[in-house]
Amino acid sequence: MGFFDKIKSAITKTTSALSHEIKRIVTRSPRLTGNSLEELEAALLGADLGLPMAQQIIAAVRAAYESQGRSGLDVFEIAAREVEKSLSSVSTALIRQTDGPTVVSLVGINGTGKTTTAAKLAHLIQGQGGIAVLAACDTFRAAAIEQLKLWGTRLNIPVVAGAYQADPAAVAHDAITAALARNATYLFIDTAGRLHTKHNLMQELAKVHRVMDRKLAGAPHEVLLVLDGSSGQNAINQAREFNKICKLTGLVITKLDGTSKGGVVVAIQRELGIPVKFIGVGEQPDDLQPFIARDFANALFEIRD
Ligand SMILES: Nc1nc2c(ncn2[C@@H]2O[C@H](COP(=O)(O)OP(=O)(O)O)[C@@H](O)[C@H]2O)c(=O)[nH]1
Ligand SMILES: [Mg+2]
Repeated sequence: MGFFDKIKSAITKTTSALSHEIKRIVTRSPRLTGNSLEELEAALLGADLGLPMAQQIIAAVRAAYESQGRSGLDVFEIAAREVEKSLSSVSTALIRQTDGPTVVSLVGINGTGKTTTAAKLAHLIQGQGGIAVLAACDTFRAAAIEQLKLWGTRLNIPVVAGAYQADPAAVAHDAITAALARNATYLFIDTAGRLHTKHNLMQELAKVHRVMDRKLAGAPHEVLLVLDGSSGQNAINQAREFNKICKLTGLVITKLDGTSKGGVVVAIQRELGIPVKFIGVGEQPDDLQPFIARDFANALFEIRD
């Protein structure tokens, strides 16, 4: 399956609800009255695209209707192009250091998919011929260390782990040493989940990052905030708070396979101006997709290029 088909099948819950609504509204009313445009807006909001994006789409649909009339008006196409336009201004490639390992820190609240995403990313890099190392810096929970070690065994990727309740900064420090020794291209740091509202925990994260930078200048080179795609508006608050503490370089939106609100990807990127770099579409190692704006926009509105 190519990227487009995979993402399309992963976000079916969102697209089928959305398309069904759009079709219903568009086929029922021969003229696009104010009423049907309002319904259209509600459908877009229902998919969590956010008010500014929904309004932009409605304005484009209205403008097209006024200039060309009802015949041949393709609401799906207009919406997809507006979404693509609003998404494609930022680079979504994973940062790559040319000298030494690229250190990627995965941050976020509990349960969003940090550990799984770290493993998936390491697997992706390894599949591309790179050398990946994983670091278990979530030392708050013994189970978290075990979880990453299991992934390491399953995917054949070395995992640097400290003891339960060890200082996460010390584990990160050791992991950089190990990554350098192994000539790794990427080191993925799995950090403990923390609520963005807990000041102490957020300061601890800042410290972990400072220690990395002292060990390897510029590290972490990439800080990815992992967000649960079904958490809606709250995801935006999380991103704002995390961005204050550690400059986020990208977002990973997970669990898009389980929600009908996949449009949140658009709302989040639009609101924050931080690129969505990957989307999580399942629990298996391959269920992580690099984010491609055009494909996502087309999949969202069930358009085939
Ligand atoms: N369906 C689905 N489940 C996911 C995805 N990413 C993570 N999960 C699941 O979400 C749960 C929490 O993931 P975990 O990586 O432990 O989250 P963490 O607390 O942020 O480290 C696990 O059961 C994962 O299998 C995804 O993209 N789709
Ligand atoms: Mg975890």
